[in-house]
Amino acid sequence: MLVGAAAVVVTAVVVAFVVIPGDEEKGGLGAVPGLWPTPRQSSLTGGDVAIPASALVLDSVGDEPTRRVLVAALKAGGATTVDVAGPDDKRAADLVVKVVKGDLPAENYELTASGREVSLSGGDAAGAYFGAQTFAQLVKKGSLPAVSISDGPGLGARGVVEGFYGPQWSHQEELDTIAWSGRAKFNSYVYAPKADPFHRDDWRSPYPAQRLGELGDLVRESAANHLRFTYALAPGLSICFTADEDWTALTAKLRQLYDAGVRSFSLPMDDIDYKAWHCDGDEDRYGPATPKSAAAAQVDLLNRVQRDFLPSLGKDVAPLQSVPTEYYDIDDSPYKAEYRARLDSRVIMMWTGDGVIPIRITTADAQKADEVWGRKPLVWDNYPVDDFPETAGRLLLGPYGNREPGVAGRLTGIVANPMNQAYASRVALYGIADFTWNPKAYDPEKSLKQYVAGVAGGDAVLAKALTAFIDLNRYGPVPGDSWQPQAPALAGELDAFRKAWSGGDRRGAVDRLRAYADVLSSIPEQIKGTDFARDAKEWLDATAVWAQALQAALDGLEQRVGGVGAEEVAAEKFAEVGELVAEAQALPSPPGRTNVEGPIKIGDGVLDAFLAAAPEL
Ligand code: 14T
Repeated sequence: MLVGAAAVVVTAVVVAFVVIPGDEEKGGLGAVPGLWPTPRQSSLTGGDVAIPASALVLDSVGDEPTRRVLVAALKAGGATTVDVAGPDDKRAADLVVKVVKGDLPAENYELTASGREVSLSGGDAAGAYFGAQTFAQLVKKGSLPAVSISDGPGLGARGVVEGFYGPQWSHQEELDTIAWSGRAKFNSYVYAPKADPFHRDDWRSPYPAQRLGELGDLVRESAANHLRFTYALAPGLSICFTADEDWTALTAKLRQLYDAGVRSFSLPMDDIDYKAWHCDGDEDRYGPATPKSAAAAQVDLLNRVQRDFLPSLGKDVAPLQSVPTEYYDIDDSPYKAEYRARLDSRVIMMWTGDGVIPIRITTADAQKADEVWGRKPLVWDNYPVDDFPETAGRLLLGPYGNREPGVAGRLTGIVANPMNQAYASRVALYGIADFTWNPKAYDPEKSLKQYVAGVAGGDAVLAKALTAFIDLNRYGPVPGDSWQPQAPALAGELDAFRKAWSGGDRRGAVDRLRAYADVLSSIPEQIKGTDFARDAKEWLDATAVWAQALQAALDGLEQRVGGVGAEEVAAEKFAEVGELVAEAQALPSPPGRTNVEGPIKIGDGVLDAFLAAAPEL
């Protein structure tokens, strides 16, 4: 007996050691490749599970979105009929997918597929839904691999905050992003577009019927994809905190959204002047306008909404969210002390990291933010947003990064503020989905490669072109700096060229760089006809001109390969390079499509520098 007990203890220790989160494999034939976001643990268990003409889903969770994803996946895999029945249904089928409630944490799931059975166990309805998304990724024509997967998110809240300045996304872009978010295993969508007048400038006015109907669509689309839709109302530009009329206007507006289906609200106080009141009553009540007295008024409002108003709407309303006016740092202050001392503990506070556009977010920063706000912040991550001056003429396509995995334990979650260009934002959002789901396993370059592979779908030429285009647009502007190097792959090609050229292998240098120039010139033709191409049109056009300039430079350099080339031909070519560069640098960003406009930037600091120096080589 004693021996048996010791064996149990040993087994428990071994199991605890093997099953550390982030460990991708547990035996089997290795981790399941290609899944996004990367599961905590996955293994191929050998062989395939066939998808027959008719399959059966036995559902004891009863979640409509999960059933929809499973049925669609089975049909995509070749099933012509998919019946859905309750858990006790006894009919025979060539493939049964069982959906059950498992003893797992919220949002976690376990998925096994072997023989003629798929078992999907969710800690809750969301967990089952995420498992269904994983199942959909596994299905190929006619089969899926036998697998065993145990998975769940690293961060609590994950998603998008539509929170940028400048032209608002179209309703279709909003709907598409929400549907895409479901596949990303996001769970949050925060609606806070600065350009919606009813959100901020004209916050008191109720929505006209048509837009209210569209917001209702966003709520329903969010529910269908297991996202919480949070509606943000920003009264800070003009509110009189002590006026009954403003309380009435604010609550009437929130009630209008509640009636349209919204069950989660935010009252952001960002980008306002908190050293000025908007009425005498506020000065009488709170004293002269200072950050501390502003905090007192804001906290009173947030507490009253959280404690008195939201409960009056219904039981199913989520905790209130807010963005403080000091959202951009971690230094303690009288403003933050007032919040910390008096804000209702349920209210979720947002924070952008140390800096509006931080170069990095560390575990220590997140811990400090937790301390100064007295609660775990929800990060409003200002990447890949392109609404601030330094982004003029740029598309931000660099992979998400510079966030330490340790932030996971210190945050309520991360929601990312995207670009004015909804579809091009997916390059970064793909990595954000990967990081927020499994921060320890996140590798920016690996995740980017996986994004490209997914988009290219086996087309190697397209994958090369897309990789090269992303490389030309990796500059990540922060005021006065970039948080990642611009065009690292092109820079590597150019370094190799210079080395070979000066080392005497001029022929090899020219031939190899010409191959890369050909890839660059193939970009516009390869990336066309997609929503991404529409967002990136002016950048693709500019790439064509830059590629032509590089090819002209190589024509010029080619004259010098043997050492006795025609210098007049070279001179002509270099003159052409100058004209093409001037043309490329004058191409404007699309008017009216972005918050800040300016000449298109492509591979700047790298390609322009090489072309300027080429005649002297
Ligand atoms: F709410 C905040 F967390 C936040 O980031 N607010 C805005 C946001 O709407 C905007 O998209 C983002 C990036 O530009 O930064 C904030 O806006 C600013 C920040 C500034 F420091 C606008 C002007 C500034 F000077």
